[in-house]
Amino acid sequence: NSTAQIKEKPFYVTTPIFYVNAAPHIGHLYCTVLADVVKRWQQINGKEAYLCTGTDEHGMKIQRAAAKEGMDPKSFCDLNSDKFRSLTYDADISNDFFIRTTDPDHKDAVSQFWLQLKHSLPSQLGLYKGSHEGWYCVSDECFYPEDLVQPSIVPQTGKKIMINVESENEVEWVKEETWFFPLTKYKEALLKFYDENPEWVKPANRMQEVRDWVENHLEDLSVTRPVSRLNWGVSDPEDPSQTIYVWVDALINYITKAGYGSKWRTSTEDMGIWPADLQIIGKDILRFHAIYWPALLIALGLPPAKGILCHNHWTMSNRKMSKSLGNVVNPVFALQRWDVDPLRYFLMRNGNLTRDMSYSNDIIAAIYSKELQANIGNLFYRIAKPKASAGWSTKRAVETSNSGAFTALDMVKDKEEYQHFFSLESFLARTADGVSREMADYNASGAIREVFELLRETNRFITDTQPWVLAKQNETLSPLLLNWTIHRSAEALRIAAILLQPIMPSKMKRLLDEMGVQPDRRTVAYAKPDTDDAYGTSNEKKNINFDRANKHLTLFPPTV
Ligand code: ME8
Repeated sequence: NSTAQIKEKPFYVTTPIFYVNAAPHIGHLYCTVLADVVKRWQQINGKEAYLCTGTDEHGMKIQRAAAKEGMDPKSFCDLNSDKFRSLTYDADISNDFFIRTTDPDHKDAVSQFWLQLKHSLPSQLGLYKGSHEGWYCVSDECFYPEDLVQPSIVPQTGKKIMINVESENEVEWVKEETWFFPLTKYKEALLKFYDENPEWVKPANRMQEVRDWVENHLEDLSVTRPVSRLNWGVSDPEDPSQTIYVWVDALINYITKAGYGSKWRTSTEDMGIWPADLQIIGKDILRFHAIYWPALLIALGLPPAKGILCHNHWTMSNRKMSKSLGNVVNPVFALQRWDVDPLRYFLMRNGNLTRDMSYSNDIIAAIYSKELQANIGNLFYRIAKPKASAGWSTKRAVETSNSGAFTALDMVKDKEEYQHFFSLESFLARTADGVSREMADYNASGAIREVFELLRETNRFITDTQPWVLAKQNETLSPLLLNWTIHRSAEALRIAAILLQPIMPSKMKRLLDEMGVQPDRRTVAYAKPDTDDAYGTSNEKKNINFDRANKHLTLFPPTV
C-alpha cells in the first residue's frame, strides 16, 4: 500500500560505558554531555531519540580494584556505579537507559551473543580454541604487540616494569589457553565496510587510523580468559573454565538495551532502535569500537552502528586526565562551583574532536563573565527590564509587530540613515541554518559560535539603535523604531534560546518561560524570525510576565 507510512527509526546515541574502578571525572562527563546535546538536538528537530550510558563492571581491572579495597566485586561495583548514575542526574543528562554490565538482562545478552558466535558461523569464520602468550595490560584490558612495549621505571619506588608506549600503563607477560575470534578473516569485510561508509568514523583522520590498523596490524583476538585468572565476568555457558573477555562483554551493552537477546537476535527481526545512529567515544578506545565491534556484528550478520564520533582528551597540565594517573577534576565539585548549565556550556564550547582540551577554572570564569553574563544574560536584561513608562515593553513591541504596524518601516528601509535598524536581519535569518550545519557534524562548539555571533550582533544593534534615546524623542517614527528595536532583539533572544536548549536546558527553559514562548514553539522550526506570533504576552496562569521585577531577570548570577 503506497499510502502506508513507514515509521522512522528513532535516533539512538550511546556513550562508552565507564569502568567503575574509580569515581567519574570531567572527561566522562564531557562525552556524556556531548551525547545528551546530540539527543536533545534531535528532539528539538522533532525526532524521537534515545540515549544510553552506563558502567562497565567486569574484568581483571575491576576484580583487582575490588580486591585492593578488600571488597567483594559486586558491592564494589554497586558503590562506584552509583556515582556515575548520580552524575547523570546532577548534570541534567536525559539518558533513557543506564546500563550496568552486571545487570541480568545484559549478562543474558552476552551469553546469547557468545553462543551465536560459537555455533552459527561456518568453521573457518567461527571461534577456535588456542594457546596464547603476550603482553597484557590490565589497566587498558588488552594485549599489546611486542613493538608497542618498552621497559620503564616507577618513579616513586624505582621498580622496573614493562609498559605500553601509548597509554604508558604497565603490561605483564601472560601465557594461557583461550578462545579466539578469527579477526584476520574479517579483514576484507571490514575494509569493504569502510569503503562503503567513508565517513563512518569522524573526524576523518581517525577513519584513516582505523583503516591503517586493519590493513597492517590485524591479529586474531583472544576473547576469553581462563577462570583461574579472571572470574569476575560472564562465563562461557558451555566451558566454565573460561570467562568472556571484558571488551566483548562491554561492547554488547549497546545492543542489550535495544532488545538484543530479549526481543530479537537476527537482522531479519525488528531490531528496535538498533543500529545506533551515533556512538560517541574517546580516542583511547577507537580500535575496540571501529574494528572489533563491527567485526563481531558483521560475523553475526548484524548491522554496525551508523557512525562513530571520536573525541580527544581533557588534560591537566598537558597530561591526559585519568583515573590511573590521579590528576582528575571531580565533576561533582565542578557542577557545584559553576552550576550545571555553565559547566555544560564550557565543556561543549571548548570541547574538541581533533585537539586535546585543557581544563582550567580561570578559563571557565572568563567565559562565564564574558559570554554568559555579558552576552546572553545582558541581552535578556536589556530587553526585558521594566521601563514601561518609557515604552520599553516587549509585549507591546511584539503586538505592534504582529498587528502589521511595521509596514511603516518600509518607508525608511532604503534610506541610508536607517540602515542600522536592519543590520540584524541577515543574522536572524541564517543562525538556525548555521547551527544545523554544525550539528550535522556533531560540532557543538561550532553551534555555540553561530549563536554567539547572533547575540554579539544583537548587543551591537541595541547600542547602535539607542532605544533609550528613541524613547525620549517625540518624532513620529520614534515609537515605531523603538518597538522595532525591541522586537528584533527579542527575536534574536528567542532564536538563540531555542537553539541553545540542548546545551543549557534549564537556563534556556527559564528564558523561554520568561519570554512567554509556548512549549510547543521551542523547536528548530521556530528558530527563524517572525515564526511565532504569540510570545511576549503575559501568561496569567503561570504568572509569567515579561515585565517583571529586575531581580528575576538575572539568568547568570555572580559566582563566588
Ligand atoms: O574505556 N578526556 O572506560 P573508561 C575526555 N569501559 N574523555 C575522557 C577522558 C579524558 N581525559 N578520560 C576518559 C573504558 N574519557 C571502557 C569503555 S565501552 C563499551 C567500554 C572518556 O572509564 C572517553 O570517552 O576508561 C573515553 O573513551 C571513555 O571516557 C573511557 O572511559
